[in-house]
Amino acid sequence: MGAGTRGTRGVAVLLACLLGSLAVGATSASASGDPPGDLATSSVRSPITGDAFTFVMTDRYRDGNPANNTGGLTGDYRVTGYLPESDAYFHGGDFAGLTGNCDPQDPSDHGLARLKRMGFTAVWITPPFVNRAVQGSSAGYHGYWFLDITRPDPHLGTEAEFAALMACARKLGMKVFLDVVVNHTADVITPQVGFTSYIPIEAKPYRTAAGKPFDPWAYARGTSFPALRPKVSFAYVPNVPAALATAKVPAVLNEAIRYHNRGDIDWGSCVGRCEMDGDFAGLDDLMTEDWTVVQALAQAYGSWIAKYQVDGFRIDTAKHVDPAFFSRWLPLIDSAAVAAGKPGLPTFAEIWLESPVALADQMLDRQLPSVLDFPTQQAMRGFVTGRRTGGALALHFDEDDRYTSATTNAYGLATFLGNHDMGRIGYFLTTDTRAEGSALLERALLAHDLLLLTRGVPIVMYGDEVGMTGSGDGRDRQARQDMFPTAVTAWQGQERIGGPPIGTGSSFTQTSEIEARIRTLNDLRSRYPALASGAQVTRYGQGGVFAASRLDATQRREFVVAFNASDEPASVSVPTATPETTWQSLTDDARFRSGPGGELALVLSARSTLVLRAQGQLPVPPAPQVSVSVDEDFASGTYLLTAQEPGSDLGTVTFVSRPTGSSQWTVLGADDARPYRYYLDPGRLGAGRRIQVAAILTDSLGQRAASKPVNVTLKPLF
Ligand SMILES: [Ca+2]
Ligand SMILES: [Ca+2]
Ligand SMILES: [Ca+2]
Repeated sequence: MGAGTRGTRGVAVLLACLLGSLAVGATSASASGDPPGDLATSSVRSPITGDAFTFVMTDRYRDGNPANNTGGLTGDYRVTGYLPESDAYFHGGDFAGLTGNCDPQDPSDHGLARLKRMGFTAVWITPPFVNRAVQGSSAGYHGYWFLDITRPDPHLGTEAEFAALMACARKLGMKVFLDVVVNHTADVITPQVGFTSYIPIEAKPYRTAAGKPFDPWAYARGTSFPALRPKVSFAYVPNVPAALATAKVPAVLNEAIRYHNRGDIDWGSCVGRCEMDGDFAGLDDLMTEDWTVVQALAQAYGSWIAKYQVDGFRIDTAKHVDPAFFSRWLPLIDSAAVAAGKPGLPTFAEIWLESPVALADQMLDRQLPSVLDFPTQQAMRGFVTGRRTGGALALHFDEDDRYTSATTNAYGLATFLGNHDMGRIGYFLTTDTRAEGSALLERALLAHDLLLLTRGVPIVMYGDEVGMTGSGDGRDRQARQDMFPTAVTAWQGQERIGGPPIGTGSSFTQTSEIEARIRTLNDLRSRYPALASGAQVTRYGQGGVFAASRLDATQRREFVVAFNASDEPASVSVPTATPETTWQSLTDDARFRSGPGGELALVLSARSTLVLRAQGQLPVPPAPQVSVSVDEDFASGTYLLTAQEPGSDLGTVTFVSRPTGSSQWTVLGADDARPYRYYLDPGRLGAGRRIQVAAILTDSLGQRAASKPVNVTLKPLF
């Protein structure tokens, strides 16, 4: 590093700079060089923060049209893919079943109207595209083996039936998110000779048609790509069976040169590039570096926005795509959305990583607006099963600031308790605990309380509301039960939380306390939006208890949500920002009163939740003051900016930076949850640059103060 570099660990807390209230609309820096207050911004809320999602596997939800169960194919299940007795094949659920009569007043309507009655505002459905019906000893009922992404799979219904589903969703005011796959297609290509184990690039580089070695990543940011030849360019010479030579749509995806052709990911040894270039369990791994592929995938998926007005995408296997892909593909999707009159189309991507440091890094590096929050799933599972303490959950949420950028933060993450790959929360509850009967049910209720009352965009998996668990290892196909009467014997006798095994009955007519609780929680989120999208500040995490404040910033009203996962009652004292007021429970008649310092003594019964609303508003804060310090965060190789601010008010801090010598400040991100922090990645800003950083505090009354700038010379931290 250059001579101007200095360590930042020693940059101590700087003196507070009291500026008082800055006039909104100020456009230039003050004479001292401090940032102008008009740069202050609110903490980001994505277009889906506040929504409550349910995830539906269309094939397993409801059969509205038995005529399409074989997908128009003739033959036995090995051709049609239809075998309702097996958990590996199509079962008959379809768009028509999910649409139902679209009448929320009709309690016998079990389509979208049922999900609406439960309070869900959005549905994520499995990929609806034409899949390879049968592959090996399983069928494409789940949707992740596409052949044609321009049409719906005939097993699920016609274009008209899909349009009817979308029309129903619009009528009910619900959003529909399609699951899209950009990493791979169905497994059509086989190597011409030999094995399919992964061959590293170092052993056999990619070669141009002329035989010259090259790295596709060198072309992954431009629109040109070398000409390739199947026999010359790949680790394996690809072979496309004649019967499927034109099966893929868009047609360009039939060309073998549009794939990596490097063999299967070896899950036992693969770290790094092999995860992106290898075939995911044999599925043809697309050459996503190739601009032709980027465009084809954008055009095909974008057409669903124009044609059907879909509301967003869940993006499958995003970790396995080259790192530059989304910075090229998402702008094309955005353009399609703008053209369709739906600007700002939201997406959330699957990056299966359980460390918040790693997940946040991938999300920001890949320029993804949101990801599925696997670390929170793990933290919530640990807490509600009593295997991890409230302290562990508090430490988990303490990592939330890592997701903050000028356009993203943890409030936009998609949260869930389990899924169709890892298994259901019901399975985890039955395997991780010894709870039975009402104690088990109470843990399931607690899990949904936690999911729906903490930050993020919650997704409830279909069937969890009726206490479905899982057989065998509880994962993958074992977690994809039918809502309609099932022909799978293992599912008929399977344990249900809060009720008897379903037998040959229908899950739609089963009454469930979990379903009733979800309705209550969604109702609370709708009546008190702070519970869905308000700032979340951790207040307590010890033993079996976790508590947080949620803030209604407009009304200056604080809420407290407290969860006791212990099998014993708990008495805890929780700090709040609202002293000497009554706190009313929103679910029963309980009342508590905070003391002069804001401390709130709570009594929680075993395995229960309190949702409290302060009667009084936040007190008027003193004149704002703020300072900023900079430390090196070696866990992530970033600089940690921390704003210090005395008192207990619930405000927002905007972090800003500028190149040293420039007069132009840029917003890095805003944080509305104490402690106020921003993780600055030198790689993203440009290592070796000398910059100034500063913090602007906006208190709960809207008064502003800016800190003195701090000089930092950026260097790579690892
Ligand atoms: Ca059907
Ligand atoms: Ca890939
Ligand atoms: Ca924070």
